[in-house]
Amino acid sequence: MGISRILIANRGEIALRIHRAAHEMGIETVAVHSTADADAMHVRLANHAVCIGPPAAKDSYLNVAAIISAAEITHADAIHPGYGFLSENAQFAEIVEAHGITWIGPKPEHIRTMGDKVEAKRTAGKLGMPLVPGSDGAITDPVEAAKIAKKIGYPVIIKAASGGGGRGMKVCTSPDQLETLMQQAGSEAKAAFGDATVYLEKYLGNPRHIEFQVFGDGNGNAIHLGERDCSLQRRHQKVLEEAPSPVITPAERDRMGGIVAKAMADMGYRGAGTIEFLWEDGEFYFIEMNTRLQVEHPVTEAITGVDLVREQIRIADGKPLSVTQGDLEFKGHAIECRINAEDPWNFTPSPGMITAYHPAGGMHVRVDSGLYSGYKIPPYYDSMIAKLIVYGRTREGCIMRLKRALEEMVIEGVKTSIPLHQTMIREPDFIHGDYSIKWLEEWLATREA
Ligand code: MV4
Repeated sequence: MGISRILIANRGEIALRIHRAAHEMGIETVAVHSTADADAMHVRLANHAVCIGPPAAKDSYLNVAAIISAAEITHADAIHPGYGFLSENAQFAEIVEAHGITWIGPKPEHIRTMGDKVEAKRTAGKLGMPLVPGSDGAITDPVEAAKIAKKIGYPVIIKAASGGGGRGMKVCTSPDQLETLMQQAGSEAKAAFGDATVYLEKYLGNPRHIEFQVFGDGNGNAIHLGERDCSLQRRHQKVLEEAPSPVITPAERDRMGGIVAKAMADMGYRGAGTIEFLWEDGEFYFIEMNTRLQVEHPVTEAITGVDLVREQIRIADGKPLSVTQGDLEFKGHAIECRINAEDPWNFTPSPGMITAYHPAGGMHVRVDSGLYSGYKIPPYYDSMIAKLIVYGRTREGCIMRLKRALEEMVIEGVKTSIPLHQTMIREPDFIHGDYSIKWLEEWLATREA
């Protein structure tokens, strides 16, 4: 018994990543793809391929009926959603399970809880995670809001319960703006997510974004795989991630890791998860939990030696975690550069034909990408076309190797973000690990001036 054929409900490098893990486990794969992705690498490599609709994601990669039909027709016994698209859609997870198909993901109830940021925060607090000071749940009454804001101190931030990824947030610096900004945040949230619920938090001015990778078996056993520093981002799009964070000591990692792993064990969490914190002045503050595999998972794989996709498949198949907390060691340093088909300085998308492709190689260099020479990048989807992941025994060694690997990468025919990475990693602030979530945008602004 067990899983023998996985339908991959995604595209691009992550579809290929899932295919590779499956094949290494002796499991067949089914690629589902839009008409725009017929020539994609993962479609070529998969054992079976089904076209599920036209280019627009809502008609293909988000088309639940088409995906379930493809699974039935090809006798897939499991579905892996990757990241984005349907990966954090609790209803989709329920539909998959109702069809007798194994869902390679967390329990639907946990996806739903964490999708509501107010519920997520309440749950995290009950489970013993440190929270950003703020309203205890949703807030509607401006008088009540003013009391809380006064108590925690200005500036405060108003966030949408259905938001996430930075959408629907308002920073409020003084009491006379509070009511107006609450109304604005509420109506924007209603328009964007169909839910006007907002909550209030102390605004942290210059934090880092540090997230912990967790894994649960769904039966009360859970582990953490350390943290990733994802502070280098522009407009809520991560650009470069590293593990471990340059600012977290082994003792802090063990302490916070212990808290998050116990929380996951106590809730009976199943599968892969990421717990996001803001970190400022040596303190962690929970903000959100992502109930999916993340783009940046390879840096964790590099420093732990654990194949996270293999682990997801094993757990979905009812097997125990393959490692205990005691087995895990965090060794060396890893950096991931997200390579996008876009102008490196003004970020305008640059889809089109790849005329030459030579990925970097050599010791401790990994490239996750579905690119090949002659491939045409379609204009309909995310612009990320490759991830370069480099490992070194030390952070310094990792950066040296990253410079070498970026030099080696050849992607011709489209503009890419490689020059951005090459310039950024030579900045003294980066070299010293001295950056916050604001660093990249401020640096780009000073370069323009
Ligand atoms: C914050 C914050 C400052 N203070 N919350 C943005 C995305 C969402 N996940 C939460 N976000 C933030 N919440 C408080 N109380 C600043 C941000 C934020 C941010 C967080 C992580 C990574 C990049 C960011 C960029 C801008 C703002």
